[in-house]
Amino acid sequence: MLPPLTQRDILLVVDVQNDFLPGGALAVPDADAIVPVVNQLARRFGHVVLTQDWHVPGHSSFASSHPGRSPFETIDLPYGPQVLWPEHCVQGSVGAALAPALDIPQAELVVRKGYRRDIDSYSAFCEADRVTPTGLAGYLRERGFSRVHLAGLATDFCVAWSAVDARRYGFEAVVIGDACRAIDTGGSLAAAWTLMREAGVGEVSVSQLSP
Ligand code: VGL
Ligand code: ZN
Repeated sequence: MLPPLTQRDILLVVDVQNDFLPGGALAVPDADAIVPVVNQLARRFGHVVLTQDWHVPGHSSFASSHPGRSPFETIDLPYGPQVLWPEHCVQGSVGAALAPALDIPQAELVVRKGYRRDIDSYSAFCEADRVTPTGLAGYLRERGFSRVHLAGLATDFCVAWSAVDARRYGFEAVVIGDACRAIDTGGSLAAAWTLMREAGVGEVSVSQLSP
């Protein structure tokens, strides 16, 4: 059991968007199973923030922006290695919309990320160049939150990078494992957990969260 949830705790719901759900452009296996879990979880937190992957057409993370490249290959971009993806979460598209079954009207903020053509942003805190902040750390700090619980998609990309960055910006970070699902390409899930453990990210299951 974790210490009880307080007014210093926030739930960060990562990228529960149509394109990551079954039938979407970058469907995460079994992703629809977490939606009711996340809805229930959100009722237990005093504060909830959502993220939304939000790319321009022709984004540099799309394989289609790199002639001859295919989705799930890794290439080197100026800021480092980048996995290439099918086109997904294009601004204003149905695929980029939050899942209709996501029922968290009480969410206080939606953080959009990945909106610069040449820089991806898995993390809700900092873009993939590792220097451009999204503003989320300042927002959470100014509001007095100190512990971030994470749920959503995908465990090995946007959830993991957000959790590691939460630690980097001085927050406690706890991934609610069974409220997330992974893409798991090229060993990415195991690698993400190694990085998260090294960064001091905790893991709990929904049932371990105190009421
Ligand atoms: C994500 C790959 C590309 C995620 C976003 O939400 O984990 N993964 N864009
Ligand atoms: Zn993306």
